[in-house]
Amino acid sequence: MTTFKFPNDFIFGSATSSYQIEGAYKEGGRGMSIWDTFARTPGKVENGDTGDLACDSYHLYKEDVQLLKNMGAKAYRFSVAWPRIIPVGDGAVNQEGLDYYHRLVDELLANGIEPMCTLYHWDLPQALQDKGGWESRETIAAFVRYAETMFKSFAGKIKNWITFNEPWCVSFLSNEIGAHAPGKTDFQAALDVAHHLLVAHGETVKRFRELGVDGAIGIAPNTEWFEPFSTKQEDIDACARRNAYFNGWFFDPVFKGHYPQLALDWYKAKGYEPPVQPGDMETIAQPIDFLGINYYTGGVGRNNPEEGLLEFEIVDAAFDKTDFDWNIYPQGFYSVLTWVKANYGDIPIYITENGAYYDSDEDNGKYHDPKRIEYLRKHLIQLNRALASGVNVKGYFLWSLMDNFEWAFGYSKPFGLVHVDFKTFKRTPKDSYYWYKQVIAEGGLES
Ligand code: PNW
Repeated sequence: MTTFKFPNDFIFGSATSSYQIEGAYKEGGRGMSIWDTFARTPGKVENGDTGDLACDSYHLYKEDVQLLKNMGAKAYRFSVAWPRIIPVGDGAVNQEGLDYYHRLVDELLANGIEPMCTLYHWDLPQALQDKGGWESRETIAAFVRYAETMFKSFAGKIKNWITFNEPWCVSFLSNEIGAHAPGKTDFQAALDVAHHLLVAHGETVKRFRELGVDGAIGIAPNTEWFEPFSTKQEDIDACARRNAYFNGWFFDPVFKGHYPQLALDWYKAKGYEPPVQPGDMETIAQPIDFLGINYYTGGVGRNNPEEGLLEFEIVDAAFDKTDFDWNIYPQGFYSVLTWVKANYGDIPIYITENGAYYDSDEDNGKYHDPKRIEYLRKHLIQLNRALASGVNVKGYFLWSLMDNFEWAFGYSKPFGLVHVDFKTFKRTPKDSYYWYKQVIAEGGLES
């Protein structure tokens, strides 16, 4: 038996996002978002599910906070729906929207839970999409104004801010692959979106400093880790391309003020280029206070000239998989974290998401999910290795506190520690909830 201890001041928490849990889509003056539109587009979301009601956290947030408290969470990562704050994106501010998040934040603080606020977890106001969305540079100014509204309204209450959740998903998954809103399949559009989002991030950090906000600000990219299938140079090169496309494309601009040359050259040769204007890269590289890392999966990959623009192919090397069909690849979590330290230095890191979808077995009102526990255990051990290697990880936000609207999969594939009945909204902690509670109480785990 080995014991894996975490530092005494390590912050264990959990995470959710607005569209996935709030529901109340027509209440409190909320405007429509691109996810309302996308979910209503036939064939985009499994079973035609929408976030109209979701977990009804708009009304039941006090129950959510009690679940966090009883679990021993020290912090909660949630996101704000931009269309609740500025319903048409760049028009009037909606006080009722601000009021909802004040109720939530006050409730968290009253229960000793530190709020970590994500400004953008994908619910862009539809009115802005109608004017081009993130493909348009105009959206940058609208975002900064929304962010500023939040900074001013929550001064002194919210100390930790994240500009964007998973820029790769916002750009490539949503505009190249088309699996998420707005559902385009255009590589150049994905590059445009990625660039405007990065500039919006940098402009927001600048504004945060100018306003002298008392707190810290960062960004939360999603990461994946692919190792070469073989020691052949072509496989090594293919994995380097994949890493530059998925991880480096966002990390290099934020930390080094340039896109990865490898990917730039590759895209240019195929006729694609990010729409960089003078000064943009300096703006993007504003120093941040912490880095959020989301990690779920990885594996092995190799060169294949037939495989799309990247000529990279994921090899099914028969790793165990979650019910989401994602490889369970905990060693990649360690690799990502040590890669960040080696390439970008000792910036404080929060793991802003890690978790898994598994079905749970219901038995007399109890929900058993042993595989989720195994997944989490394996990843926390790799995280512990990273800490032992001197990676400056300050906290871990498990995805997700409760079952919720899992984007293109609707309600069919929930990630929660807490089961939600989507008819009655009854919340029931699963075995994994009690397991995590024990990890938090003991400040570590055993293998
Ligand atoms: C992340 N992919 O989404 C999000 O931040 C969460 O909102 C989501 O619920 C969670 O992970 C689980 O999926 C992703 O296709 C969705 O690579 C899809 C991908 C990656 C992340």
